[in-house]
Amino acid sequence: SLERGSVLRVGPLKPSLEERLADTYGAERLPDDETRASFLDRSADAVTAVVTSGRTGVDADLMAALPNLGAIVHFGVGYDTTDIARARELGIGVSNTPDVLTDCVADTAVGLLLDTMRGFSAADRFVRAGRWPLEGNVPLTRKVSGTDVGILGLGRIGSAIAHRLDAFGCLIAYHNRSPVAEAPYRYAASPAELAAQADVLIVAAAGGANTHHLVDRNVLEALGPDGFLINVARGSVVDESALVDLLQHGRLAGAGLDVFAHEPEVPEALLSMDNVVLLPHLASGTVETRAAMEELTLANLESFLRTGDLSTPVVAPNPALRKAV
Ligand code: 8YV
Repeated sequence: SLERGSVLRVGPLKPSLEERLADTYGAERLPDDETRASFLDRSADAVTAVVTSGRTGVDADLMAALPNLGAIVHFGVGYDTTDIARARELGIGVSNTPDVLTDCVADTAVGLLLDTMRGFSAADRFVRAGRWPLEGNVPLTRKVSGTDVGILGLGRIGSAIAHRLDAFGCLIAYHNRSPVAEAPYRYAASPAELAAQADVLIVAAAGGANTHHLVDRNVLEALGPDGFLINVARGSVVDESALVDLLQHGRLAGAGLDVFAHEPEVPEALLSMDNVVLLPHLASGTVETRAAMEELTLANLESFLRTGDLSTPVVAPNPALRKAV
């Protein structure tokens, strides 16, 4: 069983982070098998901090099972797998790793856009299959520079994507919960209006209940048969069945996806489409960025354990509220 003031890992993490959590804090991993209940019987009271990621998170049930939990420290910028509303009610702090991954996720969005519109991955498969000498040219593709881009979610990542595509001479518009002060781009009043005027719709909004299927069939139909969808946010933001259906019927030009509704499952129908680029949720996956995410995760944990505050909080810990529950 764990000692008082202990750190619990929930879900798989970067191996070097798991190692450091074990070495520095004696952190153990919450079992996901039938031994979980007995582990919690022994150790639940001791846990004051959890380290987790967007893959797993902490739901209301697990919060209820950990009466002394004061902070949920996320590896990753997205925290939609954790019940934030419940954490706030219970006074449990939540942190994430913003900023350090913005460049890599924005780079990936641009890479996906280039690959999807220009068909690089499909052309690479064509060369590898030995088809070039036999068939000659691949079909013509679509020009990226100067294209009309709609960005859904002009936060840190959406703004970094806009900045990059501005340098491509793209005309940029965006939709956001509310207009962003001083953003030099046209504001569209709704996702459908944004999609209707864009050649490419790039999804960079946070996941969670507020944005579930924000890109629905109606938005995808507004994007139209010459329109491309790029998603580097969360699969939940897009109605994936509608996306597959429209792609199958030629009612969208193509899609570049780093995220899916039920990762690591990818809809079977997409696997055979050459106008679709499929990535395994790799946007932040560089040596540099993952190392920076690891450091920021540990900085949040260390700060909480030493001072009771998180360094990059989404929800600030509220010990008074915690005691009252
Ligand atoms: C991570 C991500 O791969 O930061 C996020 O929200 O989706 C990615 O950077 C993931 O969170 C790690 O599990």
